[in-house]
Amino acid sequence: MTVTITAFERSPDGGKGLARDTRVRWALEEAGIPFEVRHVSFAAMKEPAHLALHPFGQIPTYEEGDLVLFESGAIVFHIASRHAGLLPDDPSARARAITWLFAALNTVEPPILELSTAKILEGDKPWSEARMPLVKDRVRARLAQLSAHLGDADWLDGAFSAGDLMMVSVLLRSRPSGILDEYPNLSAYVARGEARPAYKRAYEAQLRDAIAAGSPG
Ligand SMILES: N[C@@H](CCC(=O)N[C@@H](CS)C(=O)NCC(=O)O)C(=O)O
Repeated sequence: MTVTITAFERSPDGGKGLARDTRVRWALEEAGIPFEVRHVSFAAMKEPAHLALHPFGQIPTYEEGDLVLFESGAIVFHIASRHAGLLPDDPSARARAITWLFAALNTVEPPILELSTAKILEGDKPWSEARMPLVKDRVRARLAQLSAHLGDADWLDGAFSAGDLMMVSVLLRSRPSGILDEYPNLSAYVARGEARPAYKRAYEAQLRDAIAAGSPG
């Protein structure tokens, strides 16, 4: 059955792989599932046809026959649940990997997202400069905790899992701020994720799309 996902027609990051379709592409590549990508403009995302797939008018979405999903976490979980390689077979290890998937999205991504919002959408506000150290320290607080947990392990809980895929994807969004580099073990962890052949395929495909669309780089 053909799998189709949606991605930005012109990614605002110019192909740096930070848009959330990249994590879905990565999961599909890890699972060895062929897929097609439908590119949508910002305007089209708010039109009824796309809103029928995604009630919040965003990307990514996932279509597989009659099944339509949105939310990158739900999509990655769906892929990981049905294909070997992204979740352990042992029930307890599986539950822990899923916990890390949720932790990436619910605990680590919010302060990182807040920093992007503060810079991109609020950077011109008179109070922005005064608030920035506070927002950055919230990111540091989370990364310090994650760094302490990871220690010198390769992955968060044994073998690479969907939890690592999501955590690496989320941490990548903190790299432009320079904060990720303050935690050498997290930088190395992200580099291990980026070195996976499936990640490279996903990254290169979204970059090719961005270049073809003439996205701002
Ligand atoms: N929680 C959602 C967030 C989706 C999201 O914010 N998508 C962004 C791209 S990475 C988007 O579509 N932004 C355009 C918009 O919100 O209008 C997920 O993980 O899928």
